[in-house]
Amino acid sequence: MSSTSPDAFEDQFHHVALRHERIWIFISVVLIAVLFVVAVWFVVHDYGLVAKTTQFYENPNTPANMADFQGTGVKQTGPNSYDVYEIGRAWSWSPGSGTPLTLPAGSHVTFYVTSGDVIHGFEVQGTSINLTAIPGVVGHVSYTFDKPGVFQIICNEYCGAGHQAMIGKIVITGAKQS
Ligand SMILES: [Cu+2]
Repeated sequence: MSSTSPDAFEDQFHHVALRHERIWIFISVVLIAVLFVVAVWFVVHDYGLVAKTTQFYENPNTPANMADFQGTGVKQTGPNSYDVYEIGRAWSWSPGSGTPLTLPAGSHVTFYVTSGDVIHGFEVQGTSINLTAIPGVVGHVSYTFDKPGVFQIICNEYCGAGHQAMIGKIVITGAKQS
């Protein structure tokens, strides 16, 4: 019995095993990379967890001082559409805290969100509205309020001693505007 035969077999086995291992390492690295990119894509573009920005400002105080963010912050842009300029400050939302933001059912609303001080999280419970309020950045998100109801605004980004009280209300009335 020759002693080279088992060695040759072993060499061949190792060669094939190595090739398979390389292929499977490659496949798993590609899978991880694809899943990572998809996850980041969803977080940024679909889920709205990161501010969808219209603009970054060099001075972090600029958006908070813009005319749009003063006063009621609500602008009607069409029969059933509104722009809402939402500003978070420690520890309230304007509009929404104190006096609720009141709109008719069927309203298509684009929220422009910024912060007047530190980072806050603008979340409207029971909706997909959820973005970060950042000083110097205006984020935006659109949502259609189909049915009447009361929606709670919360701050979902810890922002100091009054964070848990940083709440507001959106009231959607039954009367459809025409
Ligand atoms: Cu806050």
